[in-house]
Amino acid sequence: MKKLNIGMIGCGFMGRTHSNAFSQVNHFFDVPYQPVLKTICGIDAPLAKDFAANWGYESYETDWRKVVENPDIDLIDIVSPNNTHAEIAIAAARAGKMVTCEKPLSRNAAETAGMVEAVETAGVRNMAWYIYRRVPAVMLAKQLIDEGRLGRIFHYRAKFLQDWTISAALPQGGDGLWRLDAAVAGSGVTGDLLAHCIDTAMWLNGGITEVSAATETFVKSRKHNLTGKVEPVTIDDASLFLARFGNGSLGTFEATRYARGHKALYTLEINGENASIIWDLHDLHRLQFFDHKDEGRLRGWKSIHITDSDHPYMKHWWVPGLQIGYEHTFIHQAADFLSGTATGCYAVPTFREGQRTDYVTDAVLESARNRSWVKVGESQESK
Ligand code: SOE
Repeated sequence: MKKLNIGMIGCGFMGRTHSNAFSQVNHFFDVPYQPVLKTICGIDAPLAKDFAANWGYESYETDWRKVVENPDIDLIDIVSPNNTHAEIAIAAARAGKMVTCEKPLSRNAAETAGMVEAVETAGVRNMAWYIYRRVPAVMLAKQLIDEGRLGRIFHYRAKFLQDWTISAALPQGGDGLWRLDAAVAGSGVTGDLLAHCIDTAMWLNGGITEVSAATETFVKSRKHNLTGKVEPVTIDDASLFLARFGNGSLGTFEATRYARGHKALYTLEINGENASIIWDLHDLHRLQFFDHKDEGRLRGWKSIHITDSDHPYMKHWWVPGLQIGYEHTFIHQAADFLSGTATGCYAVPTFREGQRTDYVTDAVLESARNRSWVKVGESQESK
């Protein structure tokens, strides 16, 4: 089996999920490559050193350029804060490395354009980690839609609810809290949470053409960890939008970090002419399915336990009836990437496909600012 040497840039929460995926994938999936955790990179040397020891990286670095320049590295995986993605990805592509990047690809579509151009010019494999596509229940939803079982789709409804920033005492900026600083993150929940909902939605239901949005920043100023001063909060704390899809269906989307009691509740519902689907991240191994074609007396919502070997990805795991969780979605995405690498097929979403989500998030932010409908792709940030 060929070895694939990984240089991972970033050693926070996402560094752990990706390192786990690359460590586990060969145990469960028959892929033609063996990922080798070669170098982990983090700006805090003791942290990077501990991370390397804990996950079995052969070495650690504090300067990402050294990792990108290392001829032994085949793949650069980017899990650092959003404002660093573009520069690293472009340098990695120019160095001829494969590049994978945590979502969102960058702070806006214009910034992502440089990444798309770099990987396509260099002809290197690339992929954005939008992992909720790889939940077996969501993959089954995709199969059911593609088989035409839902018929014409009328409605798409998605929510991603959290509550971890409600306290006004929570500072912004720096380790773990850069998601509250728009200069680093690009936006608040629009890029962090709605991006997931949008990626899944367009994968399941096709492109979004137009949006009308409202955003709110509930806590207007917070202490900034990097300056020590109280500074204005520049991110959106909550973001809601109406969408028109190219197939004529209507969408409603909501993301917030102010839904007390909800930690990471991602739900989606799709209503078609013949059938409907509901999925819920807190019950991720189930798909709710209503089929109007069922015999009238027995018609009703089915709760399908997605743990059988004929369900997507599940034959690689335990025995029927035993469920899997969040971390497995990363393992699935790593498996798809490694298989694609061998067959010459790019695993999706590629950077170009990931940029479509940035076009929508740009349009959402612009619509909220202007209080008007915005056509996707025509927002100023996207240019
Ligand atoms: C934010 O809390 C976060 O970790 C996102 O950044 C992830 O993308 C999402 O999957 C879970 O929530």
